[in-house]
Amino acid sequence: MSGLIIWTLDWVPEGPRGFVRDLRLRWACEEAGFDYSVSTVPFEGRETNHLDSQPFGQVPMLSDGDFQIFESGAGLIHLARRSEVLMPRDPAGEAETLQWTIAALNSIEMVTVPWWFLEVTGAPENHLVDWMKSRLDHMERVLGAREWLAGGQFTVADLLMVDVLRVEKVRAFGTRPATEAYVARVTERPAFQKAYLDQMAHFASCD
Ligand SMILES: N[C@@H](CCC(=O)N[C@@H](CS)C(=O)NCC(=O)O)C(=O)O
Repeated sequence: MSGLIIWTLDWVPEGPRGFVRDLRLRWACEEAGFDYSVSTVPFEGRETNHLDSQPFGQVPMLSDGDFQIFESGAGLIHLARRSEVLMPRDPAGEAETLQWTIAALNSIEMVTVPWWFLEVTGAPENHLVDWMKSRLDHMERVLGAREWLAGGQFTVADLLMVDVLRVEKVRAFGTRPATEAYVARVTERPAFQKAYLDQMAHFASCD
């Protein structure tokens, strides 16, 4: 696969480093052994300077030859369709992978992000606590019974789920040993480590 470009910001403050979502695409490319390069859009003026590529003024985007897509989940599915390292080829394994990929985004991240936002902005009361607890408890039950979410192998669904669950505040919310072990096991993967260090080095080089 050639011509893959992962787009991110040219700089971010220290807080989000290691968590900017281009890491998801870097990680998937590393897992699959795809060649890719990284390009940037300016942090200053990001709200409007690349709306033609990302209609919400965010990153990442993924260029593949002559087209480009936004949304990290869409980028991951795009990459997964090209490598069985990221998604099994059999219809059941593929369906399961897509199901858990959407679940990571639409059942877990859709709760963790607003919960986290209320936490870090110091809202006097976080009304999302019960919702968050329930979702994390269900994930704990699932992860207590299986090694991988889909297809009996590591897939982009695990990549995405772990990228959502590895946020420190989320992990500090209650004691869930199966979830802890899962996050530790997946973030130990060399492809994650490389993607993480590359992102940290990228932003450090822009200081
Ligand atoms: N749903 C989007 C979310 C993208 C997103 O939140 N991007 C963050 C970086 S991780 C961003 O660009 N933040 C800058 C901003 O919103 O101004 C995706 O998964 O691609």
